[in-house]
Amino acid sequence: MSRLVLVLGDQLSLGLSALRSADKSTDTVLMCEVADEASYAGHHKKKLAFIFAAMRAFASELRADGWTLDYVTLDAPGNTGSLGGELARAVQRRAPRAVVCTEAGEHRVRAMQRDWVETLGCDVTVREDDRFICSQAEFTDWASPRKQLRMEYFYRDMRRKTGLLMDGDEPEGGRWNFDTENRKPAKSELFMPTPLRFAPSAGTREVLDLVERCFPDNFGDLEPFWFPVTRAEAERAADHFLTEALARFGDFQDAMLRGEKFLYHSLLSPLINVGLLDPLDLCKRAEREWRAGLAPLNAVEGFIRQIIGWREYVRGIYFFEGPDYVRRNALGAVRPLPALYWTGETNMACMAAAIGQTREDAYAHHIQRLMITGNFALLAGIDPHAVHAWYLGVYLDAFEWVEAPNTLGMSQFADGGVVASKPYAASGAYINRMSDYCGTCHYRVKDKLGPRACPFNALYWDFIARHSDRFEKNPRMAQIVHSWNKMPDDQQQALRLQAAGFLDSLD
Ligand code: FAD
Ligand code: DLZ
Ligand code: SF4
Repeated sequence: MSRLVLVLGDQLSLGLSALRSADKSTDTVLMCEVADEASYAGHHKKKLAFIFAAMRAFASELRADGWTLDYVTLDAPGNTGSLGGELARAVQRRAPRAVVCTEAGEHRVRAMQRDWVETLGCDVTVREDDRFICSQAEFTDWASPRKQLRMEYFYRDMRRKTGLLMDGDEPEGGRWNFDTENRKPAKSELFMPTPLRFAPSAGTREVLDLVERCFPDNFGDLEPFWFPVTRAEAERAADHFLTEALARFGDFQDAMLRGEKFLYHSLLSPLINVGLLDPLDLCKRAEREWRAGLAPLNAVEGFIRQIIGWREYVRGIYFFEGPDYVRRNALGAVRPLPALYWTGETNMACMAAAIGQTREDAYAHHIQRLMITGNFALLAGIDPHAVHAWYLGVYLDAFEWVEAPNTLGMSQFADGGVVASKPYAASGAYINRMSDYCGTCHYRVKDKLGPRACPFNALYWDFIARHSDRFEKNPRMAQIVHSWNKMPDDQQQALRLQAAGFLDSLD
């Protein structure tokens, strides 16, 4: 009797631990498109299409490699709509001697996997997901004795572990981090690389029809759909980034420009997160560009840090902090998510740009997520769970293990400072420095009061005032609280009234 190997929609890696432990001459791979996974978050239409198209392409890749596939499409007759239901049906269909799977990337699905071990009625093995550089056990060893879990120190350990950008025991260039060189605002006359666009295959077209038929009311534009969905396409997208954009990735990493959705960013996160690209391999390729003199150290170090530093670190935090992490709300924020997050209809040019491109392409780069939509939600006191649900749905790359620590931790400070040593809160001046949005905005970025004053200004001070007790104890925030406390009463009152008036106008 053969085994059944369950592969989930973000486990599209040929070297997946479950596949490694199986035998393609006897075992069957089960993949299933199910309504539950398509609806646990309000997924963007492009995200649904990307996952299903990539799953189908991976199934074809496995078939070509000699595997037997049992692939259940979303509209297959009898589809129960759940992973557990489909697994149970497949067990009935095939009567395997055992089921093997790789642990899921989310607490919710891991709980299901534990349940299958107890209830499925045949032997179930759940293998570790070893597609990461740092295992959970290793992260726990790193985190347990520490009072503060700062990414920078974790990152140095990952550099030592991988040997990336190392010269013996020392970091190449004499420094671990070149971020001080990576804060340049961009100008629109710069030459911008454009991401590779892939015409949908006949298989992807079928998926697009399916998504339009089954999820007509989901957020986001389905067409044009241009993302890579096969491994070969993902590799071409990676090569394109490494040769065309990496060299300037560092310089303009934090910049934002009207009409330039992608700047020098890689757009590789969805491909890495579903398993089409290997993160370590990508970093080694980036390092080779530097060693060959084709990209500067600040760019390559910055890129590698995002992957072996931030990406590994947030995964470590997600599992180390446990399932209750997503329920935290350290700042007690309760305001509902305003409709503008879905419609993009607002006079704030920066918010309209970030939300507009999110609707079009299920993409916004890190600084837009952190310092525009995230910053606004933080300052406005929006319920972090609503913010979390929004980010989990609207981005092509969103999976809870990576989205939640970024949203609840880094962006909303809802974890009380586990991820960030201070909240990422900023007034309009920061946005004006890093972008060209303000020049065309209805609001005036330099004004703090009055009907045309940039909303970020009064909201910023209102946020500081609301949380002054907490933040005056934070060494990185004490100075700003001090500035607030020194402000004359009438000025404080005017700013708070201005903020309240604006917040009242949100629906
Ligand atoms: P690039 O700028 O080209 O960066 C290169 C790679 O580094 C990315 O592809 C990604 O794999 C990795 N990376 C960069 N920053 C981070 C980070 N902070 N955490 C983890 N990996 C990182 N990233 C996701 O993959 N999924 C999410 O759901 C997600 N949600 C986010 C929510 C918020 C509120 C914020 C502030 C950030 C979020 N990020 C998320 C991190 C980051 O914004 C995206 O990884 C990045 O914008 C993806 O675009 P890119 O591939 O062009 O990245
Ligand atoms: C995100 C997603 C979606 C939309 N659909 C499916 C699906 O139909 N079948 C499947 O196996 N996986 C899907 N996924 C990915 C899972 O949600 C993901 O594996 C879990 O969230 C764990 O990270
Ligand atoms: Fe955004 Fe304020 Fe600038 Fe308008 S003026 S784009 S609201 S920061």
